[in-house]
Amino acid sequence: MPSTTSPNPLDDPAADPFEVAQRAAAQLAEVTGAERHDIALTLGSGWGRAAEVMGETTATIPAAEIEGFSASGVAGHSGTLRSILLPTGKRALVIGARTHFYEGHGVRRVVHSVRTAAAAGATTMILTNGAGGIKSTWRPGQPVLISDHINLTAASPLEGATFIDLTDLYSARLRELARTVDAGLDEGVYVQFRGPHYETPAEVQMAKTIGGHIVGMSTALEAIAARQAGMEILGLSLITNLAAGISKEKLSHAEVLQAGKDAEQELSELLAKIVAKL
Ligand code: 8IG
Repeated sequence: MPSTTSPNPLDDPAADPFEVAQRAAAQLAEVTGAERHDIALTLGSGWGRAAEVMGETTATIPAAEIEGFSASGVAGHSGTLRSILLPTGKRALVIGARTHFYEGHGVRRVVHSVRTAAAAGATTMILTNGAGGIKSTWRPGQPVLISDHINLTAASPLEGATFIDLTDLYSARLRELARTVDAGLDEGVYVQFRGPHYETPAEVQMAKTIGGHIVGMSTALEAIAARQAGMEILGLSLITNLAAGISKEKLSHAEVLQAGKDAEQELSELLAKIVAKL
């Protein structure tokens, strides 16, 4: 079994990332005892407790034990994969091990969890994150739906002449379903920056001018890979802070984590109720 120190097969340019994902999914089935998973969720800052509330965890696996995954490098990110039996009888795969683009390991590693989830059978991909808010009506601790994205990373998980349609990338059907749980959920366009620095106020103004409402460092690349895999996508951001220059406050990672903790109970219940309707 690969350990954290063994080379990651995704770092070999000659490797086929879909084959690596197939092998990872087979490993996952073996160690979880669950032949397939129906729904996958990536839980970002503030969303972690959802795994506790949503159903019965039948297996928790350090992500680094599965091929192609690497140990998490960010404080507040847990680095595990969990198999959860939902009250509906469906199986959820909870990915608590996000690789960010800013870590510099390449896009293949960033989207490996999504491809593994698809290879494990998941047809719904729920992507959550903690992010900065641009809409002046939003407050830290507020969850919002992602309606679309603008990818400012200048990268793509697609390789070669792979022309994939991204219309309705963030499923209107799933956004409607989320609103049957909480009718007050607002939505916005997610702008993925490379990070890991937060934006300058001028960059936030640019994001706003080009149609953005949420700024973050994840999700867009993952959503593209999920669409390529044929999954239906629901995106949710926890607004942990107002984006730089939108409020007078400076941004700190500690405050971002605190806002996440404060909102966590409410968010987990929201997510559990959405998942129960899938
Ligand atoms: I949490 O203000 C969180 N993640 N790019 N900007 C960007 N990412 C973020 C922010 C933010 N807050």
